Amino acid sequence: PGGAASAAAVEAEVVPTFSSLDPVYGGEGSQLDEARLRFARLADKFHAVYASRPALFARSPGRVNLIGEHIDYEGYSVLPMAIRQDMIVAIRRAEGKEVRVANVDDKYPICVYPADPDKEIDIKNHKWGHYFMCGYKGVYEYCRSKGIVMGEPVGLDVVVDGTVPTGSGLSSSAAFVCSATIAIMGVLEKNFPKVSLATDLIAIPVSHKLEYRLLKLTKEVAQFTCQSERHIGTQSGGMDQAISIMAKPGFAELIDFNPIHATDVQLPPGGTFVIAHCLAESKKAETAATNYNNRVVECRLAAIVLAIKLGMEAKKAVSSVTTLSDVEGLCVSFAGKEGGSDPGVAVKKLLHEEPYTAEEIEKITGQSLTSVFQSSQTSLDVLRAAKHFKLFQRAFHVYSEARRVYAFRDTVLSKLSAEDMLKKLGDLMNESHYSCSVLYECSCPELEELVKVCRDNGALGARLTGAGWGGCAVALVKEGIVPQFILNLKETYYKSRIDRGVINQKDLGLYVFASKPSSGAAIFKL
Ligand code: NG1
Ligand code: MG
Repeated sequence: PGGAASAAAVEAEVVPTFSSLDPVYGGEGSQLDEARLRFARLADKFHAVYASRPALFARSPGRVNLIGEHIDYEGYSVLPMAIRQDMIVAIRRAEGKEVRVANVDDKYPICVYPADPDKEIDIKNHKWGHYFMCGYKGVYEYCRSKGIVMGEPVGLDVVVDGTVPTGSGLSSSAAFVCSATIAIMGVLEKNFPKVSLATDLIAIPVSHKLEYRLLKLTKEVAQFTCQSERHIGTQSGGMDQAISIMAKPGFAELIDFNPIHATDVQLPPGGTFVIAHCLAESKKAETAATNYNNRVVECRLAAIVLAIKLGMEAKKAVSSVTTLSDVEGLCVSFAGKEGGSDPGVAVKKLLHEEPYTAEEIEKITGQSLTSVFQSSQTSLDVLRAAKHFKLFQRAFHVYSEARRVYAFRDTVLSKLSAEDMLKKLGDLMNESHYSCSVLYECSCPELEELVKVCRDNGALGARLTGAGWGGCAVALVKEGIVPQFILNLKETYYKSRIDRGVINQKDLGLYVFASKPSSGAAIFKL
């Protein structure tokens, strides 16, 4: 009853105005219209499902990683930028003891969970709503660790609207976990003591004129959302959550870890990043044991073996070495004796290219691999699935990719002409792709074809982005040729796939687009 009329009334009451959306979605008029339409549709759906209005909205963007792949979990800096595609969450406290998560897209059926932050997420039985519960558990864990009195866990009514394509390497997962997190923090607001509320946690007004409030860019939220997402079973690094929370419009960010820190990187004029989906989906959460977590385990083993070969006692190596960055110092002093400072020298001298068997590594460590990883069920799953371990290749990728990130940043800061600068950045992207593809083996035939098509059509550089094994490539293209470049991609890469029914012509814009660095997480209070 009421139908369209009451829905319109809800909309008028709750949907953020253009002026409040502008700092986040602003720039071009049509983008603002589109954003407002999304909020209106979300408010409508919220009303349809819960017969009430949300208390607030939160949004957090996806990202494209420009360079620095598969090194965040090894402690190395990366260089992503936020994209305009995001996840918007509409939320209110519920009366019951359930967390209900609905989606504007009926393809995603409503997920209902008990309002219990201590309940483990059922990762063997993957559901889209699980990412929301990562955020839910994470907020409670964080708050408890800060000594904030949480009281009885609250039930929540939630509807979400996402525009980051899933399984695309653009981090739809982090956009979801981060938007869920700040939405939950927003509705729990009164549970936070004044001090933390005012100083680090919650939305601050950006300008007195604006009625929306932006989340204060806190390193802490960036830090703990990374832990939160691990509840889904991937041993992720912190890149995606950090950029989704901390991004600033107009800048890529150099993200450092331990502690988390973001440095603005102004990209050179004259170049545009074009993102293109290879149309193979990267199902990272579902196949974690055979790819993503497998690489995390291989890197740890490479680090332990290197440490031992460099003179560390085996027991100490196993107990104290977790990432390749932990042993970089040892590798560099080893290289120093050879006349250089490249940790790759140690990798070349001390590890062999032939894949290692479990037995061989156990001889070096003096203990079984299951005991090395006994505290991590996801790692034990990896050990069970793995045939062998490519320690040389993974370590060499990580150390060389870490250096390319700084080379990229240094190039941007250099005095090179715009032309030379773009060319150098493109070269670094190409080198990164080669290393991902050949040494880290996280590409796939579709990505290889797409990267080649990009280069053949004038990209200065092109590489897979995100975890890989499907998903997107990012290409650096001279601004002047972007429209033609995208047209050529449509002709050479997408047309045959449309003909074969892989995607619809009308959805093409979702799969290939140019992107400017967009803004980070925000709360829209009503
Ligand atoms: P994607 O696949 O975009 O979610 C993943 C990791 C990152 C990083 C990249 C590879 C998660 C949440 N994210 O990104 O931390 O390791 O792969 O560079 O697992
Ligand atoms: Mg992800």
